[in-house]
Amino acid sequence: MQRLIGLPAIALGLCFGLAAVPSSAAEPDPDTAGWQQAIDSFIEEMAGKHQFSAAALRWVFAQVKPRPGIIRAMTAPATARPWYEFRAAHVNRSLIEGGVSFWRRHAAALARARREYGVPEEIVVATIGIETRYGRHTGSFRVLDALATLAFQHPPRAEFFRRELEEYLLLARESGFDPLGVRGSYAGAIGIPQFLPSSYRAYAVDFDRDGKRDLVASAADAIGSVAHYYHRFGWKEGEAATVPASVGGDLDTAGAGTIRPDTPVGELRRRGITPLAPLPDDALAAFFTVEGESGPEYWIGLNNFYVVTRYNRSINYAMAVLELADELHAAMRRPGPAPRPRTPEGARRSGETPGEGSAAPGPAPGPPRGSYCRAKATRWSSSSRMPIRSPMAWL
Ligand SMILES: [Ca+2]
Repeated sequence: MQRLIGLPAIALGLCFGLAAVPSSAAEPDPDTAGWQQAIDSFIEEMAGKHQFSAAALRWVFAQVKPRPGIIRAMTAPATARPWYEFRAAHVNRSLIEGGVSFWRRHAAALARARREYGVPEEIVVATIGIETRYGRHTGSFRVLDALATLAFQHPPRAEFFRRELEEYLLLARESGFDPLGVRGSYAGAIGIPQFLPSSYRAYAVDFDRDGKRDLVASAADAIGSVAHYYHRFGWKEGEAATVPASVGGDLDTAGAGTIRPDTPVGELRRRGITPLAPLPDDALAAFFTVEGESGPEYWIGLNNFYVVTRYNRSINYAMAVLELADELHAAMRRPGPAPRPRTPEGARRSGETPGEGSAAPGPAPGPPRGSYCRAKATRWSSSSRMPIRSPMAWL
């Protein structure tokens, strides 16, 4: 499995919560001298390493502005809210209705993505819903401004975003688009699924087969790319993602927030953590808590939970994707009018079709889906093209 290099706190999108981010007003003066020096050094490196024209890059970067509002947004991410607040913002009637509509509009692409990558429709739809409200809010920051600001004015994440800036220039060159013409989130995430440039280059697929990997305008490409991403990070079809847990009275759960499933369930049981659904002792799991309205909720995260955190490392984020997916799955199978969210307790946590080996087995109203998981890494090509918005001769 190909992993993103040096992937830290953000895997992909951070568009949600964007509305709260000021984009221009009352920004303090940036460190102008340091900014220019960093850009000059970066340009020199890009010219030597990738044979970019230094003169062309100087022209491009002369138009780039540091945006302190972006740094403020990075230091107070929307995912830092308590779970019950985050859940209310992302698992609600509006998102469910929008998801049902998106699912119906793109049913064929979603079904094909499930067949080819083994990732169920509801997981793909929920991810796109939480990232951009089904493509409606893809971000208003110029991607080049965002990436340059974080690369050159935000030391805690400078190394990561300097690499993303490099990836972005390569993506623009490969795809033939104007690097000054693309807008995205304050973290430089692009398009309907909010892929960072490195993810775009590594995981985007041309799912509508028009010769371009276009995550900005093609819902089909976005759908295929999200499914491909989860597939490449190890989504296991038919497996549960999370299971609720109970804990012994004297167990200290303070700070429990691991996401990597590297502890056998048997070991968790010995510590006093009991999964509230059948799980074999040798299954690998993580234990974490989230902040519910009436106190902590205890959860066991399995492989597919970890896979969702490869999109965004926040526990809240992954929980919201899985719960919204459950709601969408239920709503699509319910006749009648507008869907409503079920209670948290009633939500099915697996992110999969009932009866497919879920850790909480029960009656299986849905049809069996079979095994669709196949590697399709050759479906995309780095030579494919995004639409050329503003052809430039700077390459
Ligand atoms: Ca395409």
